[in-house]
Amino acid sequence: MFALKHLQTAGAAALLVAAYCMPAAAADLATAQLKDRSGKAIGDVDLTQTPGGVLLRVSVKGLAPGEHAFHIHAVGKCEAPFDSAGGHFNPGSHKHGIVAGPGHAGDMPNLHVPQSGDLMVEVLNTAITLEKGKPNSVFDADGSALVIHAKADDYRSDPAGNAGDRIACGVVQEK
Ligand SMILES: [Cu+2]
Repeated sequence: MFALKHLQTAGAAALLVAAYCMPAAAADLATAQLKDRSGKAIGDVDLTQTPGGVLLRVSVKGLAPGEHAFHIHAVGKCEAPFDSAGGHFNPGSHKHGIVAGPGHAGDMPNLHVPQSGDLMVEVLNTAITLEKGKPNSVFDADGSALVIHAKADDYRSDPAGNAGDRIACGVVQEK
């Protein structure tokens, strides 16, 4: 009796380990092509699922030098002037701003574009996932979009960091 019980427990533990170690069924990789308001491609973002979050590899060309807010928005639709992308991706129903509190899952650090206008940078977003079915998945019913703004995110003003116009947008797509 004792031995049987022990075996059952071991079996359950092994199952748990197997489930934990299994790679995500799909959507380990995603990509978004960024376009400006005229429809011109200005860069790409490659997204990779990691154990600690989603790594975003950002590559942009020809942006105005300076600081630009960079967010994940709630709707995967980029029609200029990009209001179509909705507000920030915010499955946790938090207020905006990484210095104000937990912030939106879609809140990320500003992009600092040098004089050349070209930038390559990587950002780890620990609040989102590419795994479908999870509450913080960017692949929810209406998808998600990456948006670059004209101005910097002040990291505290609700709901959007006082970041100004949306100058580029890209729908997040499975790769
Ligand atoms: Cu935004």
